[in-house]
Amino acid sequence: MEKEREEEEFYQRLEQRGISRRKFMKYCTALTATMGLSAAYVPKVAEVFAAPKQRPPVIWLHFAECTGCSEAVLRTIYPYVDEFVLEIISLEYHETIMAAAGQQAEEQLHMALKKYDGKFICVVEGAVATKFDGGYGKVGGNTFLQIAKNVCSKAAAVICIGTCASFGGIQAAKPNPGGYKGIGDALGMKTVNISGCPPNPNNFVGTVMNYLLLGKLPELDELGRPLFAYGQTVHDQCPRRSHFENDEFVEQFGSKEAQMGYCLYKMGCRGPETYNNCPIVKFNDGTSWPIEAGHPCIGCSEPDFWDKMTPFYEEL
Ligand code: FSX
Ligand code: SF4
Ligand code: F3S
Repeated sequence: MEKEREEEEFYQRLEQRGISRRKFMKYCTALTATMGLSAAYVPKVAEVFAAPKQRPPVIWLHFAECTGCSEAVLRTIYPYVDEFVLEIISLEYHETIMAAAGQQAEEQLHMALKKYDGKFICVVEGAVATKFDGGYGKVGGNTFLQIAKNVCSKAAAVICIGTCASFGGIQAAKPNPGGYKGIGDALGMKTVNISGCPPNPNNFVGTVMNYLLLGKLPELDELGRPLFAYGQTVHDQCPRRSHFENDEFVEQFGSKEAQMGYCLYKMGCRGPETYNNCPIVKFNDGTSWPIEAGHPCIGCSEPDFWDKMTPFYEEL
């Protein structure tokens, strides 16, 4: 009874925000498909949103980055940020959206660490400097490296959001005087890497949903990326591929007339070397993605893409 009431209240809150039950179910269906689960899981995914059994505490750290990753997640159309962030997980610390600042924020972090030692999920955004004792990046007098070591070692799991936290990103591009690295590399630990600059918010939501629904983190590739999202190249799923007329592609992307034009390989597209699900999941509530908008893929979910994939507009 309690659960039914909770669900009813959840749907009422959605209605108040102009999201019908039908729209919400559509989102759950898309998320379930993104996670590689069968349609039978759709009601269960909806239930986790509507009446979560547990709300894992999350400490969200920011190091060297542009905050585009937070922006990408906060711009997730469904569920609204307050529905997702404040109801599905318990966000204990997030510098960009928390009200506290300065000393007060520091205290909040220490309190959360003490209270949830070994039990929280640490989400990391941004790379850390490793040279000169980590002197190239500090918050509140401590280096990124010290903070990362302290917080990540106490977490139940570490999820790196974005290419910077996953692999170093632009901070680690040559000549990299500060010795910037991704978290796994800098700390010598295993992390779940939701790469992309920015990453697709659904790949992050799908990873957290996997944890809440199945009680474990998703299966990963050798670079720590969830296979459900990074198991295939952009090129393998791209509607601009010359063989897009094959039945499977027509079914997935519509008729030939609905296709988007020519392959961008000669303009430097890195789709064949890049693992990500952008063509299927797209961005901004499924509106578009780089190649659909006419821009070649620059390989933003791959390690060292600023060094290895440049110059961007030349064929490799
Ligand atoms: Fe990096 Fe994220 Fe690119 Fe920016 O925080 S992956 S620079 S989108 O913001 O870390
Ligand atoms: Fe592959 Fe890029 Fe051409 Fe798409 S546009 S088919 S990803 S090379
Ligand atoms: Fe990035 Fe290429 Fe997708 S640039 S957003 S991986 S299409």
